[in-house]
Amino acid sequence: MTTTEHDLIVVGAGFAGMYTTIHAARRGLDILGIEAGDDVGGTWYWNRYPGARCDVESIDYSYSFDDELQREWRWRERYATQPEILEYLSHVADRFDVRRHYRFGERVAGATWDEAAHRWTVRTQNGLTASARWLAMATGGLSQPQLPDIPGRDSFTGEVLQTSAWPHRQVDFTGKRVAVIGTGSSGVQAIPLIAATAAEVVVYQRSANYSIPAFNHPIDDDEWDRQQQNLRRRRELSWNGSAGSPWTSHPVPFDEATLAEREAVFEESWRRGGVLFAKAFQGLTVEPRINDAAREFFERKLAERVPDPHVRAALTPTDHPLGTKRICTDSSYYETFTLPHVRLVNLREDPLVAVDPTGIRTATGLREHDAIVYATGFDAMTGALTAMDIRGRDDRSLRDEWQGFPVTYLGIGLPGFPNLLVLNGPGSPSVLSNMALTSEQQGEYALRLIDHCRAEGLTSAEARADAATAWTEHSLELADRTLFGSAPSWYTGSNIEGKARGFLPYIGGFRAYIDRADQVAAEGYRGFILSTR
Ligand code: N01
Repeated sequence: MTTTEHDLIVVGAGFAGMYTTIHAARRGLDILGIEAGDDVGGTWYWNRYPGARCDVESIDYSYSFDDELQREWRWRERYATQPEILEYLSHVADRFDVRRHYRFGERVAGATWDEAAHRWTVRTQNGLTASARWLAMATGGLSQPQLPDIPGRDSFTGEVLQTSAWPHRQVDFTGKRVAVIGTGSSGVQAIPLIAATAAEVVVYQRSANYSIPAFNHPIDDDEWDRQQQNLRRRRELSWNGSAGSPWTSHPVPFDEATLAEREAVFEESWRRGGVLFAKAFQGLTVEPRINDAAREFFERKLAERVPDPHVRAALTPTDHPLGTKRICTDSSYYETFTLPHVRLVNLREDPLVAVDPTGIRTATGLREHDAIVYATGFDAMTGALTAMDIRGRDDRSLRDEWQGFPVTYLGIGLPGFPNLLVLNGPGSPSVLSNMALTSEQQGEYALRLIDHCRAEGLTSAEARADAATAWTEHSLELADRTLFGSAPSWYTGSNIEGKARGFLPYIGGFRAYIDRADQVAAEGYRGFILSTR
């Protein structure tokens, strides 16, 4: 098979890949997009499980780069469902003619840097090969599914489903006895919908998570008009905020607020819905006393939602401060456990032993099921890249290097891997922020670096090892000042056996990150080695 030659290869057709492709094309670059799915959408292409929706408000979780696009796309609900977001991304792809650049159904197997040519050669599992000066990895932070290695897992004879690789057909649970393993955001969203039709649902929970109602609702015309009138301001706040959304914490510090004021602020933040609760007071995920107050408030709400004290105790998180694992955003999750056909198995008390041909065996015995749904998460932030065989200068293997903690410069540049630009990589705000906007920022940053090199006749940009080490240490130090490190979570790699531990995303805030990255650019890409072949 012949190797095609391009200026830029973009891997992935989610928010970041599409942004990068649209804007690279506008610059006149010859681009090849490679995407494992059969169409655009990234996360929203794969995660088609019932109940999947975004936990960032639709009006914010959309591209900001084109005014007409913003005005013509009318979101239907406050938190968009997976089908609606996929429809939106498909609309964006049509509008900006994205698909013509992509080869779909092609999963990248590996990429090799050619030091003499200053080019990357990329190979897919199907044998497609292509070469380009620049390689942008828009492969997503939560795109490498993880299936736990449970004894007998593959012996089950019923239906096996995984939230992160859900079939494209309608899955009918009517009359079925369904097991769900995993109670992170995916499980929490799927369980109420599965329970709506299944004959029986057994939820196997290892850790209880904090879940807060979304208070989702359809957006009526009045709300839409108001949102549109405020859109410019809303975007400004989001771009200048710490997490890419317009919401900020209460202006009065927790310690200066009266008890009544604290209660009112928690209540208001609660009503904002989902993850926004963690923004109630500045320092909620830093100061244990603020976190404790938020947790007490949460537990009172939980008592209203789950009257049975035994079930409630099992559903009460005990192993991490509130907000230090991604808060789940739910619609009737806890209420589902008050239904007679839904049962919770607390794996802390009744450990999972094995999967059998007919069901799941725990310490207390076998429960039979017709289907098992795995909602068991991802090898986050690094997994998509370590699944590939990426070889940099002197045959350095990214997979081997990332056996240790990933050392990146701004999350984008990797020492030893020139011209490899990781979008939303470890060391960038990514998953802690609104990924629609971080994807624009990351794509634009990568393209400006390419612009700079092309304008100066440079053919290579590589993060310096000392700059990457300093950035990674800075990122880890910031995380150390918070309560995040005390939580076992995918943020720290602790959900994957043998994975190096450490807080993966940059926690210093979206705006602070942009300012640091822009400063690097303004100083001629300080910390990058720019060279000519
Ligand atoms: O994955 P998770 P997820 N035996 O890792 C359990 C985003 N997202 O797909 O906590 C038994 O959070 C595991 O238990 P434990 C969002 O950022 C967003 O749900 O490790 N259980 C946990 O309960 C989110 O944070 C939305 O003890 C096992 C669950 O599986 C991220 O994606 C929707 C197990 C995994 O939870 C990941 O969410 C969906 C085992 N061997 C996802 N192994 C929105 O709302 C794992 N578990 C936008």
